[in-house]
Amino acid sequence: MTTTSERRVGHRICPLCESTCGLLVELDGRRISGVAPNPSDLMSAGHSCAKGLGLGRIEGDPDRIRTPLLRTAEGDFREASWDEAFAEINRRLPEFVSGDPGSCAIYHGNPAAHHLDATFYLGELIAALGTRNIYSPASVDTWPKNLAQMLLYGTGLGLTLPDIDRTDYLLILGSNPLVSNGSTVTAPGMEGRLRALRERGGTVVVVDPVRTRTAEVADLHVPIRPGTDALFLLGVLSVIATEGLTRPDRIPAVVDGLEEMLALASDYVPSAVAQACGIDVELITAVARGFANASAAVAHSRIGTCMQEFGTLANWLVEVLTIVTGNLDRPGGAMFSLPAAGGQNTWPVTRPPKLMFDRWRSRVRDLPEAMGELPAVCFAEEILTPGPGRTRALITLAGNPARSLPNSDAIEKALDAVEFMVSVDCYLNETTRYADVILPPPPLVTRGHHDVTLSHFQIRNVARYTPPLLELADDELSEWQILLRLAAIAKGTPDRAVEELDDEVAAVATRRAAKLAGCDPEQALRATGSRRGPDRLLDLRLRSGPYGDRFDVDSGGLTLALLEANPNGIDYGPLTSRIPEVLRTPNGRINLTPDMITADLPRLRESLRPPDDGLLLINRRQRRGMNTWLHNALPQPDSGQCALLIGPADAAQRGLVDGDRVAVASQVATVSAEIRIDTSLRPGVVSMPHGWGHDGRGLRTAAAASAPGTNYNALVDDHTQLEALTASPIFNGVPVSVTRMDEEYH
Ligand SMILES: Nc1nc2c(c(=O)[nH]1)N[C@H]1C(S)=C(S)[C@@H](COP(=O)(O)OP(=O)(O)OC[C@H]3O[C@@H](n4cnc5c(=O)[nH]c(N)nc54)[C@H](O)[C@@H]3O)O[C@H]1N2
Ligand SMILES: Nc1nc2c(c(=O)[nH]1)N[C@H]1C(S)=C(S)[C@@H](COP(=O)(O)OP(=O)(O)OC[C@H]3O[C@@H](n4cnc5c(=O)[nH]c(N)nc54)[C@H](O)[C@@H]3O)O[C@H]1N2
Ligand code: SF4
Ligand SMILES: [Mo]
Repeated sequence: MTTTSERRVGHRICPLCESTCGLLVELDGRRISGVAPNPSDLMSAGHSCAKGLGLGRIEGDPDRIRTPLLRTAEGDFREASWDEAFAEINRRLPEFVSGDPGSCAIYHGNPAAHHLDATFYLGELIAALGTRNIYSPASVDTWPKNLAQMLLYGTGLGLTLPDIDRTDYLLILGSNPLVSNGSTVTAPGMEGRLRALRERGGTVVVVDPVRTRTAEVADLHVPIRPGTDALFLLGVLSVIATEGLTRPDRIPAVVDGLEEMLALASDYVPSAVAQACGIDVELITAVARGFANASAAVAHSRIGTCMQEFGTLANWLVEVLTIVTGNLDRPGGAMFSLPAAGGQNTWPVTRPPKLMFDRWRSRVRDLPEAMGELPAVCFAEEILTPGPGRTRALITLAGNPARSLPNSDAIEKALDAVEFMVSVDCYLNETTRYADVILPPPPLVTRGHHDVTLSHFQIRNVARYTPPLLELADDELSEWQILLRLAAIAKGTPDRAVEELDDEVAAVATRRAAKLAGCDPEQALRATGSRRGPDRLLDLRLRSGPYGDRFDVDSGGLTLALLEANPNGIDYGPLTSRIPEVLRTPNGRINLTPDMITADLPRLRESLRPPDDGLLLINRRQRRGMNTWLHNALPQPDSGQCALLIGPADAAQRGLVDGDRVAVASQVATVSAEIRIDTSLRPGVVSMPHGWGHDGRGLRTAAAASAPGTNYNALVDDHTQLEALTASPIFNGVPVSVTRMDEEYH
């Protein structure tokens, strides 16, 4: 591949968000000189956004780390060679592996879910460290949804998807895809899809405390009080139960507990829940009838329903609503994808499946594991609480817990207290400033891209791969190489060649793939030829996956080579019915009323009281942002982007006017913000964006630090206010007081 200064254009799937848009990237030498949407991409068909089109600026950001950094005796950082950096890690890390097993934790952040390196090689590092102290944003993001679906369908990842392109009624709860571009659903160009849905006579309903951009384009907006989705859904289900609107003829035969479920819901008639939800009885009834009477209907829930007090209940009821109205596993309803590289919902069950929840618990607070990780609210206390088993060392990969986890103050204290810390990251930011060694990822365009995880969320079965556009330069290491070298150090074999380690990983993957494909491992190994690294592992997964060639057995079957020859993707068509084969529950059936979930209903019932008149803080996303990390490369155009939005009545009640500077106080901290009066919020609700607060010493993010913004997560409690089943923090619906700053000082 050429790396000279000639210009050329290549395909690249955008790695920034779950839309996975196909882009055309122009390179001038090693520099990204232009980015355009790819109109021929079979998933995104020309959709993109300012972030994807800004990849050149993101990659070219002068503040981006390109050379390993080592902490100096003075507490600053200096550039170092890779050998020096690994030598330092080898000097310090082994103590926390063999000397004090399990005392090194890992935090892997959002971008790690968007590349093959971490997908395939992070497990090697985790195994080498022998630690159960593993954290990621999943526990602040999706766990309530994962758990609800795990209990209903058997896997936490093979989630149901809203078949948006074929539905007649789409009920969106707690998501604003016109800004976020969607989550746990990969459907690029959501605005166009919603428009098409309405143009074919369908209905879009948005349940959100804010009349968001998505609510603006909907037929109906339900301005719910934060945290009351479970009550609202029970109200809807009670109407369906009493009016006999279920569709037993369309409910799969494997569904158990319909009568019990309807009896449970009957207790929550609309008039009983309306006041707590802050919405009219008529609206609840209208949604129930509209949903149940549509020829195809589906509910889709996301972050607003997860980061709240009753997250698992809400996400369970979303599925129940879809199931009892006869919309599970049918076109236009909730369906399962068939991901090209396979996964939890395609691999055969070889033994009674075990629930990937609560298999072990955290040391300090005895909180349950989910899908191999501990709740992120344990992160700080596991470091700060003395005693055997304390976390003493930390590796972060593509994450910024200092700004993305709750109670930032505790998180930063913990990062400061860690005895040794390595960060694999491209910025010196609020988290990595505490590291002893920072290892930079290589340029994005040196990576091949296929979304192993996100293809579980695609609303159409399309397989895509975009190859690396550049080879690694001499002074660059890929993240999979970094991960394998860290694993080698952790295993006490720092000098082993990465190639040899990679062959070992591939040998295990080959045996597994051969078994899946029903062929000889030798044949599988031969078929992958000279491929190495993530590409080889991907080829193994694709060829043993649902469309695979089973290693030259089915000619025309899927291979990585076939995807390379089709950079716009290969279309395997719309989602198809997969029940019962997709189910991974112990008895292969769907129990509508799992005990673990229904045991939480008394807590919900207790919440059925008239709301007080305090303010609840909720979160909003911004179009140019990506959690904490794009503010440096893509500054926000609007200086008021971090403002606290407040409704006119709530502002008037507190004597506040637009532009006032206010103190926002929660039970853990007080921050200051400027207010903007905004009519899109329901009364009693204020909103701020997350990911800001680029302040404090030692940052190397000049643009972000020049407009640091307010840190939302300083306000969020990591202890008393948690979702009961998963211990997810409650980012949405934080009780706060808002007072004018000058009042405080006079
Ligand atoms: N531009 C941009 N895009 C992003 C990101 C980003 O930071 N910026 N982050 C990415 C990530 S990591 C994720 S996980 C996804 C998330 O994608 P989404 O789930 O779409 O997230 P949000 O846009 O925050 O939408 C959540 C909505 O829930 C509402 N809400 C708050 N509380 C409640 C409640 O109690 N009930 C209900 N029904 N609604 C409530 C909020 O008002 C908000 O409109 O976005 C991704 N895309
Ligand atoms: N209040 C509030 N808090 C929230 C949320 C919210 O809605 N409200 N959302 C939550 C959600 S959904 C999520 S997913 C989390 C996100 O939480 P995190 O994943 O911790 O935060 P990000 O800002 O996504 O962190 C990205 C990090 O990866 C680095 N990075 C970027 N690209 C690469 C790469 O290619 N390789 C490597 N090694 N590093 C890279 C960046 O420099 C940055 O440090 O935040 C959560 N926190
Ligand atoms: S919508 Fe998401 S995937 Fe598409 S260009 Fe924007 S950031 Fe990238
Ligand atoms: Mo997320």
